[in-house]
Amino acid sequence: MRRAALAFAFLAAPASAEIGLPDAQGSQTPVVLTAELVQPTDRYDHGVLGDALEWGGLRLTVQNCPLCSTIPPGVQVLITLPESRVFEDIEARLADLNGDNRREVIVVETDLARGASLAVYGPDGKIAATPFIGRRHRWLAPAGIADFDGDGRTEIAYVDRPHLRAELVIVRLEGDRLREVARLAGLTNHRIGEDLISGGVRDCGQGPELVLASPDWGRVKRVRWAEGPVAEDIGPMPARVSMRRCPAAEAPLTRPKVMPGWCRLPQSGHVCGNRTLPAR
Ligand SMILES: [Ca+2]
Ligand SMILES: [Ca+2]
Repeated sequence: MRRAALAFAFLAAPASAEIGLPDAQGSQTPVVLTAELVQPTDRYDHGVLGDALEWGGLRLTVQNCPLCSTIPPGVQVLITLPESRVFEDIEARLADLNGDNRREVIVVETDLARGASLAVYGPDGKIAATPFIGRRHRWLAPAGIADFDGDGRTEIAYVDRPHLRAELVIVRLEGDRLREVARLAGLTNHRIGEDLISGGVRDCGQGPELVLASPDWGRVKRVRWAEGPVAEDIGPMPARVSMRRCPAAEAPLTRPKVMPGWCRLPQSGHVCGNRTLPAR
C-alpha cells in the first residue's frame, strides 16, 4: 500500500494530561488526541461538497510520538498527501477500530484519477484503505461507526457513490486492511453540492441503527443488523429528521444515544450533531 508522504511538524505542545497507554514493556505508545483536515486545495475539480476546495493535509495532535523522543508529549503531526491526492471529506473522524483503546482516524481520501477510498490513519501514517472506486469524480460518504453486527468489533459504514450507485457498505479494520463485511443497495446519505453528510447512527435501545435516505430522497430508511444489514422504510422524508428521537414504542422513556459527529437528515441546515463543520 502506498503511503502518504509524511511531514512531521513539531509545534507547541498543547497542555493536556498524560494519557499514553503503557504497553507490555511499560513504554508508552502514541495516542491520537485530535485530528483535523488542513491545507485547503483546489487541485481536484469535483466540488461534490459544494465548492472546489478539498484538503491536502491531515493534522494530528499525538501524545508520545515514537519518532520524537526528545519532544515533550503532545506534538502535532502533519500528514501531507501527494499532489495526486486530496482528502475529500467534511471532517476527520476518531474512533477505536481495533479495540486497543487508541483511536484511529477515518477520512475519505481521493485519488485525482481513481476517485475516492475510505482511509484509516494512525500516528505513523496510513494504516489501511479500501480500494479507490476506480474512476475520477466518484465519491463515497461515511455513514457511521459502531459495532453494527454485535460481535464486539467496530465497523465503519459508508455509502458507495451516494448519487449514483447508492449502496451501503460496511467494513471492518482487520490488521492493515479494511475488509468488506456487508453491502446493501438502495440507500444514500448525500446530495450533490451539500456540504454535509446526512443521517448517522443512533441507538434506540436495540443496538446501533443507521438512519439514511432512499436514493430519491422521498423516504427515510433505517438499517439494523439481522444476519446482515436490513433496511426498513420508516416513513416519508419530513422537513427535518430528528436523530435524537426514537419511535415512541421503542424507547418511550429514554433519549436515543446518538453517535457524535454525524448530521441530521436535512432539507436545509448545516449542523452536524453538536459540531460545526470545518471552514471550507
Ligand atoms: Ca485503535
Ligand atoms: Ca462488529
